[in-house]
Amino acid sequence: MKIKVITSNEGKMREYARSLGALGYEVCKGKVPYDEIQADTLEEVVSHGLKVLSETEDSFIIDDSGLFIDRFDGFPGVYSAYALRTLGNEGLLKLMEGVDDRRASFVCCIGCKLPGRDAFTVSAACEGHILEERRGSLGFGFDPIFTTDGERSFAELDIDEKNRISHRGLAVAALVDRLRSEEGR
Ligand code: ITT
Repeated sequence: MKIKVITSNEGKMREYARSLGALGYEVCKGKVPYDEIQADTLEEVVSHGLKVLSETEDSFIIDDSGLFIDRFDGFPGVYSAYALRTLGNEGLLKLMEGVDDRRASFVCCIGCKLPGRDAFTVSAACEGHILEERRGSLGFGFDPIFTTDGERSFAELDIDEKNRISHRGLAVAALVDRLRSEEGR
């Protein structure tokens, strides 16, 4: 089956190509510009995207993700893209200076629309914490400052290692479970 991933983010695209590709899906990139709404949850953003894009596309997935820092009640969360653009990783590390509670989670919500089927969303989270300094040069976005094991940042993991434990990797597993269970019906 062919899956079109509509995203402007090359890092996400590489991860989808790898995880879905390994499961036998043919992955291609779609770049249909659409206005993402600002909402309180990733699910709301994705549901709106599904609605808007379904008007012109009949088969695609979209992904809205965010980094939720416990000490800041989930900020940047749904504002993650803006926070990365304005503060960057260095700015976030500065905000975290002297903060002992460094717990954070990455969350990924995938919206999926396939021909002749109702659109749906699946979400997954990955718990970890914010490092004291940037580490690694792989990955993208907040990867250099996020760790799950307290040792290596996501930017020190190769794509397969990251996909095995990450919010996106887990959300893809949930997506594929759902697709397969629907196919078996
Ligand atoms: P889309 O076109 O798919 O919306 P985007 O880059 O705007 O791409 P999001 O709004 O979903 O994506 O992501 C919010 C921010 O969180 C953005 O700056 C990403 O780079 C970052 N981010 C998302 N997933 C990440 C991951 O797995 N590792 C590191 N940073 C991530």
